[in-house]
Amino acid sequence: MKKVVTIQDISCFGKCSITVALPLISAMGIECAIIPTSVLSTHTGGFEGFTFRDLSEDIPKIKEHWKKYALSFDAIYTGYLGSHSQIDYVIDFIKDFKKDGTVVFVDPAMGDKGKLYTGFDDAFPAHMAKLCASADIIVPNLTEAAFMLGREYKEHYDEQYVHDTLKALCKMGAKKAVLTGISYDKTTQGAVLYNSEDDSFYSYFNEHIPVSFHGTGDTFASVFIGALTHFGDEKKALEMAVDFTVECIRSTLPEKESHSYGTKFEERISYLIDLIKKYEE
Ligand code: PXL
Repeated sequence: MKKVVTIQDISCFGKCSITVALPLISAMGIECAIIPTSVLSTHTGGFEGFTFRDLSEDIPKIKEHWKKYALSFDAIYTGYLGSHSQIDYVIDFIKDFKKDGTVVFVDPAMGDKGKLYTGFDDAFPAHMAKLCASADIIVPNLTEAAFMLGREYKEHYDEQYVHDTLKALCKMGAKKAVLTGISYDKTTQGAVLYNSEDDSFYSYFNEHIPVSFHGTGDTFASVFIGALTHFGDEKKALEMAVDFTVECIRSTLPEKESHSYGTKFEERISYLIDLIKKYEE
């Protein structure tokens, strides 16, 4: 059985990070180990007064324990990291656990719509960029890309801008980069992949539903790494991640007011399994 380890927080209520990654990656038939980096009562978007327990110091201890058992993973998937020291511990974890064939997949989850999430300082994006430099694949949105590159966030852009941004991201060190939440017109939304190894682009779009729900970036990232681990094909992974994320948004739309904290992805897990079967044929 293929194995992924995901390193990110547990938000006890709100459906993001580990509470999205674990069910989705498991549903895709892949074993999912976790390293929880912090425990929050809720995620930081739209909730006031959330609690935050920092588990940074557990990361090196978990790593040392796992080394005794020679555990190995097909992919290391990192998401939201709640402090500078967590980034350093994760870089250290990758040094010890990246073997031949291990895919290092980094979602630099730290902002959206031109702003950093609550709690991050101005130096955080440059530090996250260091982690991205050690990755095989990174999956920022346009906000995270702009912050890491030290460029202005653009709400309106064209394909040239997206391609330039992807190339600039890979110049920082990652082999491949995917920009999520890309929309060149009002009716479609999707993601664009750049492979710096053969200088190629691949785009995939689905319907653009103009509503935003929390945690869709985590849904995209979890399905992408699950599909990539399963099929070893980035294009299939991109298509599945876009299609599943849109399907979750579509399902949640009737309750967009009461459910903005996260999508009702649970209702679409059967669709995710169907997608895997379809791509297996
Ligand atoms: O969805 C990304 C995410 C993950 N974890 C926490 C968050 C966020 C986004 O706000 O606050 C704690």
